[in-house]
This record gives sequence, C-alpha cells and structure tokens, in this order.
Amino acid sequence: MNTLLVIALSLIAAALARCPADWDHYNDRCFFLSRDNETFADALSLCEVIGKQYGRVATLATVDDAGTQKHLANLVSHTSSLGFYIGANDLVHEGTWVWVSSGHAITYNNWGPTQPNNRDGAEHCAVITYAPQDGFVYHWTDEPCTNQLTYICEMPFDNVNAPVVG
Ligand SMILES: *[C@@H]1O[C@H](CO)[C@@H](O)[C@H](O)[C@H]1NC(C)=O
Ligand SMILES: [Ca+2]
Repeated sequence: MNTLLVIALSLIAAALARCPADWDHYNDRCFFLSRDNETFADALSLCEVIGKQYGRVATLATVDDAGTQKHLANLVSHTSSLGFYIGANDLVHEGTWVWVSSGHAITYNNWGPTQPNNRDGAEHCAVITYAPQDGFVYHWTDEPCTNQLTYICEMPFDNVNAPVVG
C-alpha cells in the first residue's frame, strides 16, 4: 500500500480506538505517562497538543478518588520516574488546591507526610512521588511548578472523533 494511505489509516485507527495504544484505560478516562521531563505549564500544553491529535480534550490528570489514585500508583510503579505531575495546583490562591481540568477545588487528596508544605513559599504544583525513605509511596507532594518532571495526561475514554481525511 501507498505509505500515505497507511499513515492515514493508522491515524484513523488511533482516533477510533477508545484509548490509543500507548494510553491506559481506567473507568471513563484514558491516561498517558510521559517519559519526558517538563515544567507544569509545558506538561499541560503538551497534554493538550497530544489530545488534539485524537480529536479530544486532554489535560493533566485529575486524581479525584482513591480508585484512580491506586490505578495510577500501579502504573507509576512500573516506571523508574520518581515524580509525575498531576493536575492539582494552588497557583491562583495559595492553599486553595484546584484541578486544572475543571478549576474545581480538590475533594480527594493523597498528600504525603507534612505535605503540602509550600516550602520557601514556592511550591504550587502537585506531584505523585516515590520516595519510600521519606514516607512517600505514590503520595503527593507540592513542588515548584518550574521543576522538570514526568507527567500524567488524561482524556475522555469514549469521545471518539475521527479526523477528516481529504
Ligand atoms: C528525567 O529526569 C530524571 C531525573 O532527573 C532523569 O533521570 C531522566 O533521565 C530524565 N528523562 C529524560 C527523558 O530526560
Ligand atoms: Ca512540598
């Protein structure tokens, strides 16, 4: 087959799949764990760009219940990364943690020991952290949003939207 046709067909197949092959499915969402390290702002932009490739609205992960936390902790446990940005932040009002996906205040959390502590007044982004010596076993900490870290994107599971092929 012609290479362009093969590319077009694989793009359609990727868009029609309820979660793309390198994404993970949990309940009504698809999740993607990055390998690249980015700031919080760049991670958010990259999630949005990746989602657009599938015709979906993607963002940083909303970890709003214990089941989602447990599921993501299991995914993170299969990586060697020590920290993944999720969508929780208190960039607008110090101490008011909201999800970047909705702007709504967080109702579930999994903060680690003494977190969030806003160390040096400079920590406004939540990170799922593996540092068992300090009591963080996929618990959350707040970190400076400029830290370069891996990150978890999410997008809807069933918002199927094939690209127009012309
Ligand atoms: C991301 O950062 C970690 C920790 O500094 C490092 O070990 C890893 O190699 C980095 N990954 C990439 C893809 O640069
Ligand atoms: Ca902290």
